[in-house]
Amino acid sequence: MNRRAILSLGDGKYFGRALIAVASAGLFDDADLWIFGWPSSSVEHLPGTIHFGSIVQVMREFGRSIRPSFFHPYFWRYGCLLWLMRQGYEQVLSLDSDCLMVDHVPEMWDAADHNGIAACRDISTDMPQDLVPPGDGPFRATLAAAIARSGPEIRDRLFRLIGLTDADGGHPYVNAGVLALNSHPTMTALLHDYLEYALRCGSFMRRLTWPDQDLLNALLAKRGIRADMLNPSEYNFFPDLGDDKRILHWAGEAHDGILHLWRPYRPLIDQALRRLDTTLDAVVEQFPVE
Ligand SMILES: [Mn+2]
Repeated sequence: MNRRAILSLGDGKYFGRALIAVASAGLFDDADLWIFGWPSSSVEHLPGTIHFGSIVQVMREFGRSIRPSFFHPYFWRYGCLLWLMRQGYEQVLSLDSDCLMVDHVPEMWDAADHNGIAACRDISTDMPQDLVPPGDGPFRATLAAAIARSGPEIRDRLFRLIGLTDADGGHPYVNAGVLALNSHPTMTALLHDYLEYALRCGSFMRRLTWPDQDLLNALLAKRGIRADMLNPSEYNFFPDLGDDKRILHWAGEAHDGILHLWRPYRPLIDQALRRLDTTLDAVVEQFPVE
């Protein structure tokens, strides 16, 4: 049995929700849950398989001093991933804190064994108008198109910094909200790269639309790593705007994998969670949901 960890990052008020979502679905039978945040988000009274880590402390162990105000926590998720691999975790599942896990996803653990990473294509440059069908047919997002949303000059500058060409821009562009990673050497090398570039590129990165995700995709293209594609309707479902009833139904029925509740839907996480059968109410109450 491989050692497994689930990584969730705290970002203020969604910090507690990340834990609630995972714990409610009882998904960490074989995995440790790691929640990382800034030191001010400290948590006590954790049960055995749940751990809290400090992003600042992790980065310090890599010899990187960062201020909590420097970028969004998600920017440093890759340092936390590398740190977890150094702790001996071979398979890591990284989830945005606006993800709601509504069922077990056992096959996801092995999805990254071949290429080191498995993810869903990002829909940001080709939003489907209706339900997301199985497979990745409607998802045509590529690196160049996704980064060009920040403006062509920004795209060109990132390409120059990373050493990419237009041909690399044809690389499929994945969403970083749900990632399965394997700790084999190509992936740890990529995570090292990430930390190098994140600091070298500095404030320039703030000008990208999705800095952490854009940089991840740029580095995958640079190293010629093609993520194994997961089915977005199972693993990273961005609900269709205007159909919030469907979300609540799914959460209540608890028969889907992972819902990714982007900004307009985040308040619905609370409603959905009330419908899940949780045995961890007492634990959850101790988490600081602001
Ligand atoms: Mn998200």
